[in-house]
Formats: sequence, structure tokens, C-alpha cells
Amino acid sequence: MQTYNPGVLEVKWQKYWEEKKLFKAVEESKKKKYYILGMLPYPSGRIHMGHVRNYTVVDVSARFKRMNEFSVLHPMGWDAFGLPAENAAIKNKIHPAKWTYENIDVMRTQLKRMGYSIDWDREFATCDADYYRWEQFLFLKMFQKGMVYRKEKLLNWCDGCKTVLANEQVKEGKCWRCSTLVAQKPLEQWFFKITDYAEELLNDIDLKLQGWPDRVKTMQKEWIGRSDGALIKFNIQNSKSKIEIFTTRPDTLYGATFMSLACEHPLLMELAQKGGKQKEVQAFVEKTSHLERMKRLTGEYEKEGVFTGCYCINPVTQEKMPIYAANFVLMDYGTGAVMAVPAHDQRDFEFAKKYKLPLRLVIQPEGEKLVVEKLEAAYEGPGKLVASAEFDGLDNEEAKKKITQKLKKMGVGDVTVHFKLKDWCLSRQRYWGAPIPIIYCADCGTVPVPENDLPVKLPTDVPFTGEGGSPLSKVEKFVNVKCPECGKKARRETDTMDTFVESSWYLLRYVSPKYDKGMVDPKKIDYWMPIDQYIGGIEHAVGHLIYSRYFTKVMRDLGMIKLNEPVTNLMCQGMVCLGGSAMSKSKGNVVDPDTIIEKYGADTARLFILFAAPVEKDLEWNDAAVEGMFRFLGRVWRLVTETKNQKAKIKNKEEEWRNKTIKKVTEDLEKFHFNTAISSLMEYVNYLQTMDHGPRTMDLETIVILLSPLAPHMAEELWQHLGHKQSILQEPWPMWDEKALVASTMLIVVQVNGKLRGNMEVPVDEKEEMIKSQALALEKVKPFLDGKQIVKTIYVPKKLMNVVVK
Ligand code: ANZ
Ligand code: ZN
Repeated sequence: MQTYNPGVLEVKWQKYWEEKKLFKAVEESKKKKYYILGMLPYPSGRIHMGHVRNYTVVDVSARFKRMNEFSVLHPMGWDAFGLPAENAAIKNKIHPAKWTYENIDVMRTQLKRMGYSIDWDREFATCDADYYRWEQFLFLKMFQKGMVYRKEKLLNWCDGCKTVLANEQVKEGKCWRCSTLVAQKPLEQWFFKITDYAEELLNDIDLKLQGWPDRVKTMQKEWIGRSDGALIKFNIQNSKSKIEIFTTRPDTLYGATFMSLACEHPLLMELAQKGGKQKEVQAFVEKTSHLERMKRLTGEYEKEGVFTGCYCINPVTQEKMPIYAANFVLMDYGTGAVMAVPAHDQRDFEFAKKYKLPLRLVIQPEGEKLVVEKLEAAYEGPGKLVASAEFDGLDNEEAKKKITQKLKKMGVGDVTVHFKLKDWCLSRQRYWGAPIPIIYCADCGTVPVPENDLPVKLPTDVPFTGEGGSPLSKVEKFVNVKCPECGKKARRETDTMDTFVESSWYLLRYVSPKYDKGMVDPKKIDYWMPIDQYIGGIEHAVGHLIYSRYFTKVMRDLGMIKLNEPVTNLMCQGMVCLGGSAMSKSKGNVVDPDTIIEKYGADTARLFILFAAPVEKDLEWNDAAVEGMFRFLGRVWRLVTETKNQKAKIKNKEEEWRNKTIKKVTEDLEKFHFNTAISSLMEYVNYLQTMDHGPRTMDLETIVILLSPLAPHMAEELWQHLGHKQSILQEPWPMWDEKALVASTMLIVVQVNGKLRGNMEVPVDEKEEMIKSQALALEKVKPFLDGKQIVKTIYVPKKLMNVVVK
């Protein structure tokens, strides 16, 4: 047998698997199904180590489940629309479609070199017209039901990408893609009404996502952000207008001493004019508009404002409250107006100190007496009401209800629920995306493209200059159409959809990727969905992982599927780092998977990436450890190929090792504890290598089977070497025998005159007499007994036999 040569044997087995179609997913009614998925890659050019980690974890589990008699669905596709393709077009004069499909070819080849057990017949790219036509179809259905609408709103604008962004795409005030500071601009755009689902999305986190990591659930809860509170109307002095505020603390109403408005509040300029402060307010608004949205939300900046010159009236105290514009009030939350309670809200406290506004304590904590002059910060905790007329002495939670009831009776307030979640802005002013299937007609207004005309295909002959709006708007053949209703000249919508729209339902499309009567084949959905295990990056916690839950619910409500949640179990793998920071092209600290494959083979790459750290932790790249994995595989190779065929003699110690290893590896693979599974395989190999009489064939078979999900190419080759005709994939996963795990032998140490001279393995129920005679017969003990007289023997049960001689 030749030495371990991964280069040759890996290609051989990849070809074999592909020809025999061993990874084809089939619905078998007799089997349990297992749908496992890694988040789909963006075809940026080459596979990176983050992909390798993600898809190796998925693959090992897929192989493991297959051998455990599950019907496994393990698909792959491409998140193929998006800006990099278009930017490459502008820079290198290559068409985005060509760029994208060429990258896909490269990356597909790379994935295949890793030996992943993917059902490639289900592959699609989201830029295929066959795919996005169903997205356009869904858009039309949602349009009919009012689930998608067009409106002018204050939106995130990225000047780097020349497009609007959803809130989920703004990270710390910057564009998620290009890190340009995001500006707020009023723009007319398309929105998915995801807020209609806010409550269900929130409630189902606790009800249905037991298999999700807590940190993702917490992030989603915070992002959806439910607040229970009240809406209260304040009269304005000398004016018919009213200011409505949203508060979660109606219990503090008697402590409200001024009013803060957002810079974009519709009444602000009117009030400023009336109050004679137009110039000051105007200047302040301009200054504030440069403050990033995120900074405003997190409050890490100096609170500032300006007086409008006008007052409103506190509805319960009838006191005058000066009206300010304030930089920490956001227009898109609540009503864009806040009743300020400086004694009990920290932002209001800082603001009041700065502008010398009055503070009034209305909540006293249990067993303490705060004094307003001595307050160093707002008291935001619970307590009893004071200085609040008939509500004095009430517990503040109780007072929230009582005060709101009073306001309701007065006709100036009511309870309300607010969510932080905003409707999802889905339109993008870019070319490389799915066209929005809408036509604008001067007479008929906004007209949906008739279903029979789908797909609205992206035109291919498009100028990419990088200047002046969407390239699509310059393609006259695309833009100029007849109105489907009146037949007169009309204009096509030239915005395209956010690429997160494609990734919101691709996971459903895999069950019937070629289905042409709808988005998904409901029968196949019934069999395969929900996804049993989804694996991907934590960075998608509040974007993709909320959007795909939302789309599932929308498709359910449109009658397309019977499913509430798309994903039963979620796991987020850690990053792959080099020199302490995540591998990234821009930092220049990347290791290309291909160089590892060329040097050591895919099996080594797979084992290293699984062994280096628990899946959910970050992993530090280590060349020496890669080398170590390669040597381990070499040892397995020699152990199996150099051992002469041994008949299966059942020996207790060996059976104990074999069964113990099967149990440990099985349970670890079940729990995604790949690193410890590999450790116990290493220990087992050590044991087999140091046995004096050499391992039995069944020991070798066990090690090869257990290794097969992890290092599948080598396992196939060794399996064949051991005389098997069928692929190891068709081999059932071994079971362990609990009985074999119970120690059946014990180790007895033999001493002569108290000195250790030998040891021996005996059955646990062996009699003392037998142990004694065996001990005296041990080769290593005999020399110390020669010519001596045995005085007595002392037996310490299950441990030791001491022979006393003279
Ligand atoms: C009075 C008050 C008194 C408040 C008090 C808090 C403490 P969450 O819980 O995050 O929903 N608020 C309302 N609309 C706002 C906006 N557009 N921009 C900035 N702040 C706004 O926050 C609700 C609280 O945030 C509301 O309750 C309001 O301040 C403020 F002792 O009203 B509160
Ligand atoms: Zn950008």
C-alpha cells in the first residue's frame, strides 16, 4: 500500500460520489427527514476560511445524519445580486452577470474540492430569472394585500453606495457594506409592512425558537423593541394645535416640566415662528441633521436643544411647560415628541441642568428620601408617587394605569404599544437586483405588472458609468412601456429590490428549486420544512434572521404554505482569525483554502477547522496545528494499511475501548462538539497503535467509520482497503453496547515485599486464590521469588497482591 496521498484519492472519491449521485435528497416516507443548511454565500470571487468553517460543520452533520438513516437535504446556492458585481462593472468594464456567474464557477469548484456532500441538482443563483420571477410574484401578491407600499419617509442614505439602506443595514451609523457615514434624507421608497408582524415575530421568539441561541433571541427582542405606554395630548398656549407624546412612564406626568421635539417635528418651525425664535431653531436643526441616527439612539453625545419661544400646558397640573427642540428626540419613534421629566429620565436630567430648567421629584424609592437639590442623576427606578395629587402614595406601576385612565376620561390620552421595529425599506437605486414589477401611468397611477408578464427581466445592455442614479433609468427600452390598464405610454419602476429580499426565502425554494407553479411546492414544504439545523454568522441576527421569519409568515398568510417559523435549530459559528483579528482581504491576513488543500488535502483542512475551537467560539489559525492534523491522518493511514488482517477475537479491554469511543464520538457529533469527538478518536488511535498484539479488523473498521463524516475521502479509501465494495456512506452508523462499557476486568498490582514488581488484568469476579497463583506465575515477578520462601500473601481487593518472602 502506498503512502497517504490526499491529492489523488480526494479527487477520485469526489468523482465517485458525484457519478453515483450519493448526496441526492429524496423524500422517503419511511425515514425521518433532516434539512440542514449553511447560510448561502455571496459570490465575491473565492471561498474564504469563514465559508470553510461554516460549510464543514454543516457537511459533517449532514454525513452523520445520513449514516444515521435520515433523509438528508443539504443544498447550496448563491446570494448573487448586490453591489460588488455592479462596482466591478463600473471599474473593470465587465458585465455584473458575467462577473457573478464566473465567480460562482470558481467558488463551486472550490466547494467541491472540500468534499461537501451537497445535492448540487438543487443549486440556483438568486440572480437567475427563474428564481427572482417568484420574488416579483410575491411582491405583487403583497401589493394586492397592502403588505407593501410606497411612501416618502426620512431614510438612511449611503452616498458611497448611492442608495438607500434599511435600518438593519446601518451598523453604528455607517453603511454595512462600505462604512460611509449614513445620512438621513426624505425619500419616496417602497416598504414591506413588517411592523404588522412585530407582535407575532416577538411573541414567537419565546414560543417557538427554543432551538435558537439566547444571544440571537435577545438581539431580536431588542430590535423589535416592544414598549407599553401611553399617548398623551398637550395643549399649546395660544394655539389650536396640540402636541401628542408617547411615554412609557405616564406615572411621572406630574413631574413633566418641559417638552422636547424632534428637529423634524411638523410643528417645530410653526412654533419657532410664533415664538420669534425662527433663526435659532433653524440653525439648530441644520446642525443636528448631521448627527448620526445611531449616535442619537445610543445617546453617546452631548444633549443639546433650543427654546422655541412657545409653551404647552401639562394636562393634569395646568402648568406652563417650555417647548424645546432637542437633538436626542427622534422623529421616527413614537410621535417625535417627549414630555420631559428631568428628575426621572437621565437624558432630560442632563438637558435640564444645561438649560437651567426646573426638576420635580414625583417618585420616591422604597425606604429612601431623595431631595431634588441633591440629585446627581435622574432616579429611573420604581417607587411610590409623591407630589402627584390624588395619586400620592400609589405604587408607580399601579399609577401608570390609574393616571392613564384619568387621561382617557379627560379625552387627552390612552394606552398604546410601540415597537422599535420599522417597516423594511426594500427599494434600491441600483441595477444588479430584481426589478420591482410596477408601472407608473399618468392616468392609472401605480399599476402592478400583470402576473403573466413576469419575470420583469433585467435588461443586459446597460451603461455602467457610476454616475447619476440607477443605470436602469437610462435604458429607454426598459423604462418606456404601455400601461397594462389603459394602454397609454407609461414608465416602468427602475428601482430594484434589496438583496435581503432574495435571501429571505431561498431556504424555502430549495425544497422544490425547479417548481414552476409558484414560489414553492407545498407538498415538498410539508415534507422538508422547517429547517432542522441552520448554521451561519451572528451578523445576520437582526437582518436576515428576522426577514426570513417574516417572509415565512407572509407566505403562510397568503395561503402558500402551512408553516409559522422557517428554522427549528440555529447555530452561529465563530470567526476565523489570524493574528487575533478576523481574516479579511482588506487586512491582508487571509489563508486561501486552496493552498491548504494543495499542501495537505481537504480532509486535513476539515479536521483542523473543526478541532481548533468549539464551533461557536472564534478560531485562531495556526499553521503548526494544521501540520499536526495532517500527521494524525498519516498515523491513521499507517495503522489501517500496515496492520495484517486479524480475526475478531473478543477481548474485554478492546471492546470497552471500541464501545467507549463509539459512544463519545456519536454523542459529540450529535451536539456539534467536533473538537472533543476528534480528541477521542486520537486517543483511540493511540491505544490501537500501542497494543502489543495489534488491532483487530473490527477495531480498524470502527475507527474508519467514526472518522468518515470528518475526513470522508480518507475514510472511503481505507474502507475500500479493508475489503468493502460499497461506499462507506451506505454503512449504518455503529451502535455501542452499554454492557461493554462496564469494566469487565480489573488491574491488579503485584508487589514483592512491598515493592512494585508487575501488574495483571483479571476478570472483576476472579477469586483470591486464582489471583494469587497468577501473580506468582508472572514473568516479571518470578525472579524476585526465586530461592525465597513465601511467608504469606496480602490481598487488597481489586487493587493489589503483596507477596511477603524471606
Ligand atoms: C416620559 C418619561 C419619564 C420617559 C421618565 C422616560 C422616563 P422606550 O422604553 O425605549 O420605548 N421617547 C419617546 N419618544 C421618543 C423619541 N421619539 N425620541 C427619543 N425619546 C423618546 O422609551 C420610551 C421613552 O423614551 C418615553 O418615555 C420617552 O420618555 C422617550 F421618567 O416619557 B419617556
Ligand atoms: Zn454604502
